[in-house]
Amino acid sequence: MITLFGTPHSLYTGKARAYLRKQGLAYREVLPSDPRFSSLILPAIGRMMIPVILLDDGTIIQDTTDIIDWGRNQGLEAIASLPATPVRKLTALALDLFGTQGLTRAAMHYRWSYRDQQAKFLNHEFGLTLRAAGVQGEALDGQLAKMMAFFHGYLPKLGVNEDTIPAIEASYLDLMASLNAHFERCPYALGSSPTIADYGLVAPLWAHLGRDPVPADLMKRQAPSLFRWAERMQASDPDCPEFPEANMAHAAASEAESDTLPDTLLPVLRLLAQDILPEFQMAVATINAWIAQTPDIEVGTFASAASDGRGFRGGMFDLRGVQVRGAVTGYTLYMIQRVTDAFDALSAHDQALVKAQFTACGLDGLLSLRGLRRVERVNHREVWGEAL
Ligand SMILES: N[C@@H](CCC(=O)N[C@@H](CS)C(=O)NCC(=O)O)C(=O)O
Repeated sequence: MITLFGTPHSLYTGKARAYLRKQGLAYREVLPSDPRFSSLILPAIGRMMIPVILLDDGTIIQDTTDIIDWGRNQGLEAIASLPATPVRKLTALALDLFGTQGLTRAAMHYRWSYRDQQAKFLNHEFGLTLRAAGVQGEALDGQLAKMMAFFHGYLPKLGVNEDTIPAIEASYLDLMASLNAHFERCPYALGSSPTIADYGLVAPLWAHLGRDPVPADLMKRQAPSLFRWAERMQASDPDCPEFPEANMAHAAASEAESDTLPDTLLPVLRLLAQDILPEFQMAVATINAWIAQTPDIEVGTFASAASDGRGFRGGMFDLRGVQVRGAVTGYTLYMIQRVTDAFDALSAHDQALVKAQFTACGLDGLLSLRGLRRVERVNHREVWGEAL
């Protein structure tokens, strides 16, 4: 039995939960008010962070990417989360990166900029853990206000303001439309079965964008097939009644054989390359400039300019002609590294195949992003590895 510490409205909990469900792994979700969170989890991970899983033997795994790696490495997967063939594998890793690191701005914007229109729902969700811990009355109001102010406070760090909101929304509306066209034709991101591409994308597209009243309403009205996919990702069965079984079997066979992507995914990749890749390029340039100016960075210390491990001073990038501030963390480089490590491990022949596909979508710039130092995860934190 796996215990999942998380909350229904948490972006990253949604990624871990979808994975555990699709793999048919027995788990029980509990709120962080569960006494084991403060007695066992917090001392081990050293900061307030969800989701975390606890195994019966006492093993603690924090971070959705580590949770999925654990399931795969333990041979627990009913449905392979990482495709074996080069183009599909690299695309899955890239979509995991784009989902978990690239769409958080839109997710946070639609939650917090529309806070007043969905206040009752957000107060309810953010109050779940506090109420379960027995906090009541004025204490509840005070702690709730503090917690919500903390997350609302991410908006300026993510460059969400009056000047940038039109570009952020235009980009998201286009992405919704292209994802909708894709999910009209395919049940999952890469075709017939869920992969890390789906787990990464569902993080922002469920807890915030698929579930908070304002963006969920927008998604249902404008992109019903995208909503169906987000809902499908909550099911432990394939949940594909609209896709005839015979066609699905055919699709699965041809995917395994041909290492191709569904045609409908290409416009999605082009949009991500156009609107989000520049932010990753800015993040790597920011981190590299910091590394170049910082002598004697010790292996094993927090991959962060701030001593609390929270990241680097954000930089600006261009989104549809508007300058937007992007937050920069070591974790982003860690997720980019997963793409470039997988690329570097391919044969020259396979690299050429991936490069051709990524170039066709404007995504080839992702393959050449390299930090001057590696970022590793040790003891539940992102720390500096060796210099390259
Ligand atoms: N990289 C982590 C991120 C987890 C994360 O950021 N969780 C959020 C809630 S969805 C959190 O606990 N944030 C606390 C904070 O930012 O201080 C993962 O993939 O699990």
